[in-house]
Amino acid sequence: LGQFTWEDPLRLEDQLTEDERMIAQSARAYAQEKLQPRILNAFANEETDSGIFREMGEMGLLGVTVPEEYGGIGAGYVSYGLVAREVERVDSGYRSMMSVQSSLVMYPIYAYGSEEQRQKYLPRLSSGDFIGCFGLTEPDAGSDPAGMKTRAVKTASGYKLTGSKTWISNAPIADVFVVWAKSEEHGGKIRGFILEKGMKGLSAPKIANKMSLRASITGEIVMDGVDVGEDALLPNVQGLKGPFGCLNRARYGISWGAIGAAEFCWHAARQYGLDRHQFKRPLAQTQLFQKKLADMQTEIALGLQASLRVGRLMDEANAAPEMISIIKRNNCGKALDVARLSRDMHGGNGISLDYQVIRHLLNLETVNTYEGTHDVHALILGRAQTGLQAFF
Ligand code: TGC
Ligand code: FAD
Repeated sequence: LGQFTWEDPLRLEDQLTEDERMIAQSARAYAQEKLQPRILNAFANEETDSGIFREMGEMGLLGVTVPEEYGGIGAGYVSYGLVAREVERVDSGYRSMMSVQSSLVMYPIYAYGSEEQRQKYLPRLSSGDFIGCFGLTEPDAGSDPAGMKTRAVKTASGYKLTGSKTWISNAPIADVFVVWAKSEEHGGKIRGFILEKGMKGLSAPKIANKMSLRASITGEIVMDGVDVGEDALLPNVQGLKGPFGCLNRARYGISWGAIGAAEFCWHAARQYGLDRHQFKRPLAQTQLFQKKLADMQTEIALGLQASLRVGRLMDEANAAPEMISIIKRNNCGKALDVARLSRDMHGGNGISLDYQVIRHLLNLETVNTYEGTHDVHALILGRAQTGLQAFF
């Protein structure tokens, strides 16, 4: 008979390679030793520590899948997912900082950039000397990015960009901005541009008073006729498949990350139930409490298996975007359910930041919304199985 370990019921560990286990262990050590002690203050005070990018860079956690010649560690997508899980076990905001840098900034520069752009940006993004952000969403174009208004107009020396982006992770502290705009020169097709902090007409004001992801700064990107050279254009992609190619990677990472947050909430609920007594016995010795723990354990174990499966297919270059929609949607939704249950199982203490589950719950509201809302991924999956477009 096989062994049953409550924390790893379907033995995910056994399915990892030695290298993957080592990467996960070092990410976990960093996250627990360096990030966990800072998160309570960072969240309470809505403070983002930009030094975290350099620390993550030193640990090799930025651009995990980018080849070593550009500063990455050339590992696979399962490793990237395991890193996201460990970082988000502490806080979704820290994972957001990491995954925007890796999947939404380094990936497009690597996949769609010129050799000069790769050399110029990737090593410094990988070390965390540069902080990156990704501008797709606009005030009037969220779920429907094809409706974007940002325009790039050809000039004698390059392009002039005008428009605004909103809800952009890392933007107020970013050095490098990967921005998507409709280019008149290319028949109105969406093209990617790399902008740099300090360019005339470029600003990135902070969005204050978020009640979610408070340790991860979010801002707007305002482009008031920003002149860039030809060398700012990402030459090797056009159309929405450019930003979506990046989102595929980030959404996949989020599927692991959300489960990391859920695991924290599950473990916390179990421990709380063992420690707290009501009616002369531990809460964990009641049937309702155990049913909730069983639901958490089941959804988390299934979610991890699904992400692992898609990660293996990504490493074989055999994953379809719809598979990623399944795991992004379901894992985020289930993680939110787990966080809400855990908050409830902590009783009144559950609303205190000191017990941490309310922080995860608040964060997961964003994680369920960004990178395609829960419902938008349902529509992607509905379209894929009926052939019928239900977005409009
Ligand atoms: P649609 O007609 O479906 O497609 C347009 C073109 O794009 C291609 N495509 C994809 N390519 C690669 N991967 C995918 N997943 C792709 N999905 C679509 C498609 O083949 C087509 O190519 P072509 O060559 O024929 O032109 O586009 P649509 O306008 O109908 O889109 C519908 C919809 C809803 C699926 C899409 O717009 C969508 O996914 N909306 C959600 C928007 C979203 O996810 N925004 C995320 C912003 S970034 C962010 O939130 C970062 S937060 C990160 C953090 O802080 O951690
Ligand atoms: P809307 O698209 O207006 O959706 C509102 C509601 O309507 C949702 O429930 C949605 O599911 C529903 N809905 C929309 N269309 C349909 C439909 N056709 N049928 C049925 N229901 C529909 N974006 C970036 O580009 N870069 C970033 O770094 C980034 N970081 C973010 C960080 C944070 C903290 C947050 C909150 C957002 C971030 N975003 C970022 C933006 C994020 O991707 C969008 O918020 C998300 O895609 C949803 O868009 P929206 O907010 O405009 O909502």
